[in-house]
Amino acid sequence: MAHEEYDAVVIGAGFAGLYMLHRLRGLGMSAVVLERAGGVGGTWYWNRYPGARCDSESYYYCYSFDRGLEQEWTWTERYPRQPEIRAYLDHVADRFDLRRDIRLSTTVTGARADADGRGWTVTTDTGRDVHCRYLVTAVGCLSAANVPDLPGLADFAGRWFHTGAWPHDGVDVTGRRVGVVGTGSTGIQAIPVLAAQAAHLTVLQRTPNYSIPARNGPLGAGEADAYKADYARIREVQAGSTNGHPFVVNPQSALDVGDDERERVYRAAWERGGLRFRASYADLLADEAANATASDFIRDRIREVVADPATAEALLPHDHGFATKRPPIDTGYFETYNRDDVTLVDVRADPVEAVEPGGLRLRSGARHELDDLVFATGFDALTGPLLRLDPVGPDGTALSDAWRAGPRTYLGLAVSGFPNLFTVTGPFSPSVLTNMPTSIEHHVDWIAGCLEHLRATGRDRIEADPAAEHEWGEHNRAAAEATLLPRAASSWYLGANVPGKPAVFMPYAGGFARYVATCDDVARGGYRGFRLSGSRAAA
Ligand code: N01
Repeated sequence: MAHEEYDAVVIGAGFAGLYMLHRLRGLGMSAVVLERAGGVGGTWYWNRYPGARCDSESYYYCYSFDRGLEQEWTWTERYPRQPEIRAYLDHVADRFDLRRDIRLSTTVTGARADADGRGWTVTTDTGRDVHCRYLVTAVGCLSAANVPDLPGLADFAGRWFHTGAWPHDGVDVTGRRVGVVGTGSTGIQAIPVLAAQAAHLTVLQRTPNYSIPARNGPLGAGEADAYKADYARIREVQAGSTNGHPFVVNPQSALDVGDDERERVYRAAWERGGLRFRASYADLLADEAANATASDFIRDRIREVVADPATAEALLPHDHGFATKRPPIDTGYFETYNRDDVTLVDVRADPVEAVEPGGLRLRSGARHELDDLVFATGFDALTGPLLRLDPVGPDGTALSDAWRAGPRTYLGLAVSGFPNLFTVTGPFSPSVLTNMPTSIEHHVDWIAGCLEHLRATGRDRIEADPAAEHEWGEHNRAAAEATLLPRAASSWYLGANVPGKPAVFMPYAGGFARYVATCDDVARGGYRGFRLSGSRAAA
């Protein structure tokens, strides 16, 4: 059967896929988006767990590419809830008339490059396969759920859920004994909400976490208008930043100020709430002693909030410094442990041995009776979504073979041996260390610029050069090692949460603005580090 033919196929209809389609249309290219879900939204389609909301503030966790869109959409809370972000992305899909080129409920089952590397055949579970010149993965960094392989799970008599595949009708836990595994950003958002409804909540904690109060609240009309009026400046600050957030990091060292002054700065950041706490001092992620000042401050706050000293002690993170793992922000997380109907269990000291029909059995023999089990156990991050697609290059090499020892990419945008494939926010790009829409827009714009260049110069094949890719990998390693980030041994940035995953620090830690400058430079240099060729090339 003849395949439908497109200039480009995009996999995924979240923030990245929607904007990629819009840009491809703008280039006059034919394109289709293939999406596994029954709606647009990507991560915000799937993550419907109780308490799900964004940790970036609403006024900048959104697209910046269209001034009209910026002005007409009004966020209602400081941190948007999952349904509000989904509504926003639905609005974007309608406003830019994107839906007619998005195929929902379509799972990609394979992607194979043509023998000459000038195209891709993409197969789907609907049987409607497509062929394209360029393949763009917009599959997100955190879309492959990580469910622990616990013996006995299949025999559990209650219900179990992963937060990243939460039932669309919601889950009523009223009167039920609920266990939550995991205390990352997701668990920390979900635990207070589940505790308020369940008869009893048992939190199974492997690694205690730092968390900063979110200080969420409604966004008044005046505030929303003030942000709208200030977008030109806000976007400029984001573009020049390390993390794509619109805050300027205090350039001082935490060690160059007196104890009282430092305490005052941390107190103010704690009261203001949110991820901006990280911007308190320039060296929090560069110097262990500086980092310890923030870590100590947060541990003191946990001790203050949690009434029972033994529970407080068990909640104190000691194995990593603040923000060396992605720091959560919360609404009443530590306060939740003051409830009589919440129990904290340290599964580092006493791991889960098995799931039994009535609950969990720990190594010590202790049992926890449960009706529902919630896995807030995170994702096979960054590489997982791409390896799940497992594209096959022109010489028959699968990505899973090429990446056996860990990922390698050029700029996080392309992989040698896989021509005409672009990976939005792929491994070794700033991605999860940044405000995601900011990184996504940058990647999509860069890819669009590259496709325009290929067309203008009569090229139809582009492939990362292995030497440039190797150099970029080394630069990534050095950039990560210049920070404290790789020292957090249990970090998903390193793949440590997935048994058997190669320990490679995956996001680019050199900073967003520096990364953008590198990508601009590569493009200006005629796409240095890429091999460009074309059946129609002029020269
Ligand atoms: O996942 P995580 P997440 N037995 O991997 C534990 C983004 N996000 O879904 O640390 C027992 O951080 C694991 O323990 P350990 C954000 O970037 C964004 O919470 O590996 N425990 C950890 O406590 C975030 O960082 C928003 O020792 C097990 C937890 O499960 C990322 O998503 C909101 C276990 C997993 O934490 C991932 O967050 C929420 C096992 N076998 C999330 N396996 C926004 O606001 C894992 N754990 C945008």
